Amino acid sequence: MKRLLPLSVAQLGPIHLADSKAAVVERLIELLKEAHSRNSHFVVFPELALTTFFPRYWMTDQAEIDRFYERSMPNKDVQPLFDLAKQYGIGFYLGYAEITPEGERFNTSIIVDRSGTIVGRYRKIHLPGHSDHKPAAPFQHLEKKYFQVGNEGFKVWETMGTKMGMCICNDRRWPETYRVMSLQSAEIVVLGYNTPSHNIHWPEPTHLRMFHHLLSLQSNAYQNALWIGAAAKCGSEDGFHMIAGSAIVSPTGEIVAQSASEEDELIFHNVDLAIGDNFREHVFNFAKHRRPEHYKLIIERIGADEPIK
Ligand code: ING
Repeated sequence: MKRLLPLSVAQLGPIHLADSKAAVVERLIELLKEAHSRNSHFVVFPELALTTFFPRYWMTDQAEIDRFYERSMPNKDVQPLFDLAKQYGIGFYLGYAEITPEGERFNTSIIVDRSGTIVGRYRKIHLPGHSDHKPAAPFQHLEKKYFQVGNEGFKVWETMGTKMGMCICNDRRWPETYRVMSLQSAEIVVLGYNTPSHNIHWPEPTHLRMFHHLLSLQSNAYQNALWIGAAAKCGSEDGFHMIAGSAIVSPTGEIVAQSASEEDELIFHNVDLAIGDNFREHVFNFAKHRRPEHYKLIIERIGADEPIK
């Protein structure tokens, strides 16, 4: 018996420093309209979807830094997106930089359901990069400077007729991310990402960025019987290039839809959530096959250490 969830992933091309938030929201709305024309029930937008990827810049002026954050969600800038999505009856995932009333700063995403209600919030846990200034590098990756580690864990929400989890960008490279959500019976994980195509740490062949991105999605979709919808913000933002590769991946591990450009682009798939059922029942039947008594090191150790005797 099919359990269908018409899913769109809305890829964003570059957002430049000079682009206004209003202009970006207009782009999100155009993608939402296209998703509506495809009869989508849910749309995945990227990580930090309202601004350029500002962690690439070393900034010290707090007022300059703070303009990249949202102090409330929704707010006047994004309200037109929320209003149209509610009118269409389309839920969505949206990534943005969050300042809390207490002044805490997170790389955050939300899930909004088809009634326009924010049903879930996630604050990025795996923050890549560094917090110090690397003036010799062609660009910075200062998520550890501009964001705190997420303090709400990896949750799963009963929404959209399924159990949906979410994460953000670098989280997708860590198997623990998906396992914690699939142990909560997630059937689909949605995420956004901003992935520089250049490695500032060593001369990594550029093609590996796309390979590792897709490998992370496909392997973890299969190993956790998950659908994954991943939305890129990509292309060259003020000369700094980020990979595209937005994709919808099946619990079989197969890519069923992938973007073909580095611009604003919508991809769509009529997701059949039931495809995960056989994998959860047989191959990855956690209750029948997992042996946590032998996995203790995964919890007890942060970094690698000596082999246990
Ligand atoms: N970006 C990158 C990502 O995880 C990165 C950072 C790239 C880390 C490649 C390691 C290897 O896709 C964000 N925003 O996490």
